[in-house]
Amino acid sequence: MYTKEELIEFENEVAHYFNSAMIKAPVHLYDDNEEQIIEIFKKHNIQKEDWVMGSWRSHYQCLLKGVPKEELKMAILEGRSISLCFKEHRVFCSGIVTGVLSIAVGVALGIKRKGGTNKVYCFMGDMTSETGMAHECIKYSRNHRLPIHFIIEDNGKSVCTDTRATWNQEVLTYENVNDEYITYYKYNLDKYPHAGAGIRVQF
Ligand SMILES: Cc1ncc(C[n+]2csc(CCOP(=O)(O)OP(=O)(O)O)c2C)c(N)n1
Ligand SMILES: [Mg+2]
Repeated sequence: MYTKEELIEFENEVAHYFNSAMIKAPVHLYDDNEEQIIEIFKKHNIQKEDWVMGSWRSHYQCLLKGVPKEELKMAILEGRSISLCFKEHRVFCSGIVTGVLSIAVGVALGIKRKGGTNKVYCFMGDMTSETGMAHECIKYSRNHRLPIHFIIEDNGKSVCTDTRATWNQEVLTYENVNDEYITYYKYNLDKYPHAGAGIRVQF
């Protein structure tokens, strides 16, 4: 298990590579959510057999799931940060907003049908959680009691758009919902822009 400092060190390294024009594709960094994401992996005791699914912002999930640091770094340097997939480590991510959700539900359904004991952990941002696709996937998973847990990471925005202003909704649908199927947490993405690491890099 990584410490907060180790996660930040990895992210700083990626930011340095990006700002040095060594990565010729977008990177999406976190900042400020390290303690909360470590706690999720600890609390749920996420194991090798479990699946972790995420979005364009998924390097912390990869590290915490057990993807070796060097392997992850190489994938990011090769420009694959936006959709990191490591089948052998049971990590699957998609750069398409909501792209991963139905796949995560399908994998959970497969586990249930085969009588498996492992589980799917599916991460999504606040704007993703307000889409129709998220509502359907969460409803289906709850009603069919699938072995899946959704984690909603709320930084208040979708790129530069305020999620609450978009929907004219002060409290998001899953805000503060913490139960068998959902973990919701808030963090401030202040240090980095939505994509990149602060210095404009021409691909
Ligand atoms: C189908 C689709 N539409 C638009 C985009 C562009 N896009 C990439 S990330 C993103 C923001 C989504 O916001 P949120 O779910 O809150 O995630 P965050 O980036 O804040 O973690 C958008 C609109 C995309 N990747 N896919
Ligand atoms: Mg967001």
